[in-house]
Amino acid sequence: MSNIQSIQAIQVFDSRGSPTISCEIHLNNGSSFISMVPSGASTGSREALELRDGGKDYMGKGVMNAIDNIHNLIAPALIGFDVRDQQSIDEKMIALDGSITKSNFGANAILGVSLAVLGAGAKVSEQPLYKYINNVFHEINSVKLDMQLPVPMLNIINGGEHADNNIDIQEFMIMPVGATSFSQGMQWSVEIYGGLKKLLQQRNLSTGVGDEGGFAPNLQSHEEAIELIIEAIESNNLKPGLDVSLALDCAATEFYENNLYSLKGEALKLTSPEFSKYLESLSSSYPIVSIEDGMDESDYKGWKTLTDALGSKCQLVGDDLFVTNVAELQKGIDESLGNSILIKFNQIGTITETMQTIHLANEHHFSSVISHRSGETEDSIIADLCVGLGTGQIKTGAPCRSDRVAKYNRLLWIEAKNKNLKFAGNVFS
Ligand code: 2PG
Ligand code: MG
Repeated sequence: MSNIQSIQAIQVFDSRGSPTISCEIHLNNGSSFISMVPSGASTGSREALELRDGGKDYMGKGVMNAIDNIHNLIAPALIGFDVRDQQSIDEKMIALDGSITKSNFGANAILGVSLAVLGAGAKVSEQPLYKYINNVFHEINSVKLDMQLPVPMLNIINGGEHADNNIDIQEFMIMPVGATSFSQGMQWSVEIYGGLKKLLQQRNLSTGVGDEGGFAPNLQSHEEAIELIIEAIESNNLKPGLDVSLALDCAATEFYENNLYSLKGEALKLTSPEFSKYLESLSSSYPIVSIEDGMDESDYKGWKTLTDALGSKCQLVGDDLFVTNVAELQKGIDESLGNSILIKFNQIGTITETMQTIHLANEHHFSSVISHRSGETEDSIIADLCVGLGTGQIKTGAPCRSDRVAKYNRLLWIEAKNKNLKFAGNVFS
């Protein structure tokens, strides 16, 4: 009694006030599950297609066509499927859509269903979501993963496409790698965030926040952003690099113009080798353990230069580069580009493909960082995904704004209910 009886989708709103899809799966045993679909701003060009209505309403961002696709094209094909058969359901949707980028139904339509199927499957199986996710991965990839609580990556200064300030690098994150538990890591992070707010106030800098809940002041340089964070760490009697490390998401695709990395805030235009040197210098001056999208999504030569220079000492995460896509990741593995992948399920559109990509990363010793999107909802499923797949790292914004904090709060509950679950801690040691 766990077959799909009907699927209902409606238009709701994400954390930026843009329309997005929420989808409810009803089973013939009377149970149901509701999903919500996130949305990016600094998107990679090889991401699966997010179907928007265009036109005047909702600034062209309505999702009613994608919702019609769920009701008219996807639902009729899935009625009667056992909801626990995640892979068959995802593959059926992929086949019916028939395009490489899921452009016929829209990846947002397909993902809404795929996520609701996952949640409904967990309900039927009477398992917490993260445990069920662990089992689904086993079924899909024939590998049993060790579950663990992740070390969080909290984006406490926002720039780039996520804020209206003059900072080009999109995300300045703290990682409480020296904490002994997830909750201790969160306590430190919340205190550092509070300390940073005080420092900004003292300097008459804005304490308004960007899309991911981090502060978004105008600053002189990237170094100033990093030094403010280091001061905030130290003001809490914590040691930068030992207790709390730093991570960046450059989102470099966004400022790559005419083959140059154009840092407007610092009036610099750098070639790939020069930008690689710039990042090398930042990482040798400060305790930076992870750099995401340090190069543009198609600057493979730049990625190679950066990986050769920094790959042995720093996690180099491909986001726009890999777009959670098995084929793109395989290319990166073959060419030795980066050593880590950012995982966002809406870049690819189904849970099955997301899990296949993580499996490929695991096999080639690439780390996987589970990530939110800048346009989020109150849905916290990525917290369960991260624990269930034991990836060890989650990036889901500042400890501020409920769209971000919902994920951390879910992880606190998982920790509280599972005293024996390991905390990933220093994943770089
Ligand atoms: C990123 C993400 C999330 P967006 O670049 O890693 O932080 O941003 O969702 O806008 O792509
Ligand atoms: Mg990114």
